[in-house]
Amino acid sequence: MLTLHFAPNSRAVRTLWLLEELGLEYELNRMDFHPKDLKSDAHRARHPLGRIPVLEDGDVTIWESGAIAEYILERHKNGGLKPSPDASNYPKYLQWFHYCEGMVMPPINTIVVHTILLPPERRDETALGQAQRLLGRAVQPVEEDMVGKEYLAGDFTAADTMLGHSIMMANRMGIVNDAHPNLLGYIERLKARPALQKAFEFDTV
Ligand SMILES: N[C@@H](CCC(=O)N[C@@H](CS)C(=O)NCC(=O)O)C(=O)O
Repeated sequence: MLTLHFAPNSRAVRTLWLLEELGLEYELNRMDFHPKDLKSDAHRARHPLGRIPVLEDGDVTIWESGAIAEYILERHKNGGLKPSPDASNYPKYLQWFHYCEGMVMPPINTIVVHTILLPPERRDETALGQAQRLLGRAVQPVEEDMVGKEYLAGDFTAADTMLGHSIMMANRMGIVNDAHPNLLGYIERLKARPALQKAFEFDTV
């Protein structure tokens, strides 16, 4: 049985969403997004930094949302929701899948730190402004690439559970806005998916 270690308002919803899209059975260890749970000895034994998501599968424990997605696709769905390597949309799938944690999440992390996590007196307006500009530049190629497409790789794939989630976060932060009509349409399509609605029952983006 797969067990997802999860807390609301986090990247862990990506894994939940993917599990729902694939129709896999899983157990959810729903923790609070709070050090009492995430930095507990029990959770640090699963993830040395006390972060989420973490997936357990028998004697396997794996963390990093992208690695977890690949693990699920390879071990439990035989490549479902992932184009085969010789498919024309495979390079695009790979690119957008990894663009999420590589390019879009770093400025999002900085924005969260300087708007929510740090106490007001330690927030840095310069760092915040830089991250907002960086995020604005990072979402632009996604906006341009969405022309005439429903999803990042054409068909819905696991890349959408990764980068699609980040695009929704950037929208909540006001960085994806009316200047990004293709991304706004994309977000509406994602939100209409029953699997995402199910995942959101446990979460808010
Ligand atoms: N690159 C990692 C990031 C993991 C991560 O930082 N998760 C956040 C939640 S979105 C977390 O656990 N934060 C708790 C903390 O920093 O204490 C991934 O994609 O899984």
